[in-house]
Amino acid sequence: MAAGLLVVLSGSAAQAATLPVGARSLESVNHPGRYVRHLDYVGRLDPVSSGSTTQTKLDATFTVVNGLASPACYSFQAKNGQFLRHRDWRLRIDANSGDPIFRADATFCAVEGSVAGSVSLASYNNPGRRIRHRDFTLWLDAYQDTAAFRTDSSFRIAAPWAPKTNRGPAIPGLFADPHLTMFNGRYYLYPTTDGYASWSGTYYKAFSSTDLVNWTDHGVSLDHGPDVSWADNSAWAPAVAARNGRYYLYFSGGAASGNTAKQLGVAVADSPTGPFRDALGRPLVRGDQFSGGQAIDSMVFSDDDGQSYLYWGQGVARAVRLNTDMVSFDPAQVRTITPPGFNEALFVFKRNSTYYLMWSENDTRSEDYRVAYATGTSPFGPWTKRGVVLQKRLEAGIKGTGHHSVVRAPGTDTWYVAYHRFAVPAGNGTNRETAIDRMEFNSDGTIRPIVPTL
Ligand code: FUB
Repeated sequence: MAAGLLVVLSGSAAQAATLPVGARSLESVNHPGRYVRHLDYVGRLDPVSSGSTTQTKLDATFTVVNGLASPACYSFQAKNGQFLRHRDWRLRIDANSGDPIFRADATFCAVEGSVAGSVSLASYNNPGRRIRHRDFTLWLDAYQDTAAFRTDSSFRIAAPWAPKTNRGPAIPGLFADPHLTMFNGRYYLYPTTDGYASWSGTYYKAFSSTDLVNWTDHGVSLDHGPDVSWADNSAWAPAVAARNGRYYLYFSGGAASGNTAKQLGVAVADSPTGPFRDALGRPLVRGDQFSGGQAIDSMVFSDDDGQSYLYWGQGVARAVRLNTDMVSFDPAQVRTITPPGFNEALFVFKRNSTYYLMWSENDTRSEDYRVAYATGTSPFGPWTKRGVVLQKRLEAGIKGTGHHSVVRAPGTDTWYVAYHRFAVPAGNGTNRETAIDRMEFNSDGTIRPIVPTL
């Protein structure tokens, strides 16, 4: 992880600045009362006040999120789901195509602005240029070391003009496949970093919370680039388990060349937030090791007797006892446990002596991506399918609800489910966001239909 960003500009050094994520408005430093907004998809600096129309306020509100091209920088998502980006040196908003050029064009690195508390936004892929207003339109101009340029390119991060209309995702930005768990009385969330064409992301972040509402971003916990020799891309579906004071992150990875089949790895750390290091220097499950299905979407369930089990697979579901080192197993003992309707994203937990096997059905690009489950009497089953328990809610604009995880609030029978959905609005199967809702049981132990909420 980059500890900080130092943008060196012709003749002047700019200090990296940290932005609060979440909904914000950006006010001009030298034209107070004027804010960054989009009009007909083009960036402008326009007056906004309490008397402005709702549309103007919406157009002047952005959600500050994890940079689409780099976690050290930021992207700005408009209320319609599109992102602020530069094109032909103009600022405008566009839908995220997920390709590297778009992601870079839509990523800005914050440096200190001209007055205390203000920021200036340097382009990620043209670091010598900054967002600047000129004739009240927004441009990406080459930095000039003048007082006029510095103030034209400085903005105060203000309260959002558009009121919040729903809870929004659990964490701002594009994150999928959330693994929600608890260590030492604190909730931890490990998602896939989303927003990449073909899900080609390369790093994982860790988040933590005491209340499932306010989350701390602990930054990058594992990055395939520098940290994993055998995987370059497809940083998917992290799952973390603890044993003897150490934390094990199970993950999927693909190689840019050579063996292109996805493989599973395991990394280890002394803290739940990392940094994690590749425990083996090779895959835990090779892409060609078992015939049928893809080696992705691992998760670990630890039973009351301390025995841990590894589950994984797409197309074919597999399970095996993990050795006590948490980084090896006996390949001869691997069982196939594919339930009817299974596609991917296995999750296992236990409640009142009943084992619950859960999984996702259909393709993550489909609005019908959904969660189903079975119950059983052991970590290997036998399993009885109970049906679909979480699915789209079109009347609320919620689609593609799947790849979930489950956690119990300590000392209670209160359960929560974290899952991803198409980002609301304007998301799709590669622009997904993480949500958390309650999961409740009937008296016979079956799971009540989960109502996904905004
Ligand atoms: O996020 C990449 C892939 O999409 C995951 O591995 C699957 O479970 C699906 O959510």
